Amino acid sequence: MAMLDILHHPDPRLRNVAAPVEAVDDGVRRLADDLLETMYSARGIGLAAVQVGVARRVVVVDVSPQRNAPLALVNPRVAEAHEGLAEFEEGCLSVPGVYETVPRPARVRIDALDRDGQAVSIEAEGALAACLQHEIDHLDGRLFVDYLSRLKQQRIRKRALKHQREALA
Ligand code: GNR
Ligand code: NI
Repeated sequence: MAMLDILHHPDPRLRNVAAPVEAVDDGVRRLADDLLETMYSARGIGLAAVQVGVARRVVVVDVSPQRNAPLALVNPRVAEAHEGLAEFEEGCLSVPGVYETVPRPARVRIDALDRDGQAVSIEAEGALAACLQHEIDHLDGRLFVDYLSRLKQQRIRKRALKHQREALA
């Protein structure tokens, strides 16, 4: 397993739309394992391949308090979104230090392939629903800050660019 570097907003690679995985092979399983190691090390509850510069449709999540329920999904998609919205305070490892409430469908069904290439269907609500939608957004080049007001987005971008300059100096 290997720790991967997480890209930070506004890195343009975070806007790449990830390509579907054609076959769940050992390379995809290794990518999923590396994503899990990186996610746990960064204390996140999810991570998408796009965040480590790999434009393929692979995500990992673990919303369990014990951090012992890893889930790796390939080609995940929102197959059904129930009507009601829920607000959840979100953060993102690619937008460090920013926590904002985002409304999303409260209950969703996610269709995907598991690490063996088997089709799986997950009914999610609460943190899992928010996290899976957040990860699928990454695969489409979307960040949770895209849902915030223009003013908030401007502030976040300016602060991120300042941090970037300070890190390079
Ligand atoms: O660690 C994370 N926490 C989180 C909280 C609420 C909704 C989504 C998330 S995902 C985030 C990790 C991350 O950036 N995944 O892409
Ligand atoms: Ni994120």
